Amino acid sequence: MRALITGITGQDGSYLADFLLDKGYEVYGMVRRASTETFGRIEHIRDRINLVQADLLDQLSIINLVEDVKPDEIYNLAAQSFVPTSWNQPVLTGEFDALGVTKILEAIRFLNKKIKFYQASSSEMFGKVRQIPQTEETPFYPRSPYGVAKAYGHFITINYRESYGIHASSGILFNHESPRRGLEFVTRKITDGAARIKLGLADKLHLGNLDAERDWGFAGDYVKAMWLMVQKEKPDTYVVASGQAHSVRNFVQEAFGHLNLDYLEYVVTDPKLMRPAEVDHLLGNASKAKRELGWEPKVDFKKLVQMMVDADMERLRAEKK
Ligand code: NAP
Ligand code: G4F
Repeated sequence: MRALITGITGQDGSYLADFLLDKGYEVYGMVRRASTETFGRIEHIRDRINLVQADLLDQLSIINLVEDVKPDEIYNLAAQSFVPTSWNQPVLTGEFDALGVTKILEAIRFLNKKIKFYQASSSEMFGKVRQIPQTEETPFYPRSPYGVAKAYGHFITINYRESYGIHASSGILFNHESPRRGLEFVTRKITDGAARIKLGLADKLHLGNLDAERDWGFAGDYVKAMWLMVQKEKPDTYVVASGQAHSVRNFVQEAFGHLNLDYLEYVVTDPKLMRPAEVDHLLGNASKAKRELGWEPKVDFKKLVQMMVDADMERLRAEKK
């Protein structure tokens, strides 16, 4: 089997590549041209994967890519994925996260409708939640240009499934984290910040809204759900979540506590880090994924926080040396 992953240099792309290589797949990754390489997360598998240049902004590059690679499965993980940036660059976010999806679906429709497709949809689409917990049936109320763009990507995936019979699935994934998470996302900012403070490399950590609640899981568990969706006979939509919500404050307490630090001495709230519109509470119900895909997460909240803190401590200790 041959899989093409867009966004292979990102957190999820790197875990999915690891997972598919273990399953014996031939893995191709789409990368965009940059003046310096951003391949840190896939360095360990660099000689086992094939990297091909294309960009979500360029339709012909996507068509050429799909024609050259001839994949059995495409996982569309590439996106402008940072919510605050979507207010500063709403048009770009729409180009990548909304129209970018159509460009890949068009390439499939044009070249080979048998290619199976996975779209990385997001719990951000639930935004100002209409129901608790959120399921596949919960209406969307996105609160950021990112969430709006992802809602388009979700519905165009369903539309190509229904209009052209393409095996196109959409995974509505709740927040998932890991030691490979980008440093600007709150979990990694906290674990990196706590480790820096512990090692005497920083004395304060500036954060925004500590009351927001998220349903956090481990990225390594969540990429398995993507693959399971693509293996199903019929394409569908699935919520993937841990089923537990924690506040940012809980995450901070757990991370600092793991290092025997009292977060109250170090964390400063900064109004500049508040968002124009916040998603206050996310909690997913992944019963359908558990029932129909047999998916079960292995890493719980406490284990996740500890794994991330330990990895940041190890990295920073090595850098300090
Ligand atoms: P990430 O770490 O930010 O990775 C994003 C990837 O997209 C990177 O490989 C990036 O490449 C690539 N990319 C961005 N713009 C591109 C373009 N124009 N052309 C080609 N590649 C482009 O994100 P992630 O956390 O792995 O998330 C993966 C996907 O799942 C995203 O679509 C995200 O929106 C979605 N999602 C994530 C979560 C979560 O909690 N992590 C939850 C729900 C949905 P560069 O290395 O070149 O920047
Ligand atoms: O870690 P975050 O930036 O993630 P957010 O906005 O929930 O988005 C992530 O999850 C989505 C799934 O729901 C993905 F689709 C998306 O691509 C991304 O992976 O922020 C989480 C919460 C927010 O409520 C934010 O206001 O943490 C709060 N927060 C508090 N202080 C902060 C900070 N967020 C960041 N990034 N930085 C802070 O200093």
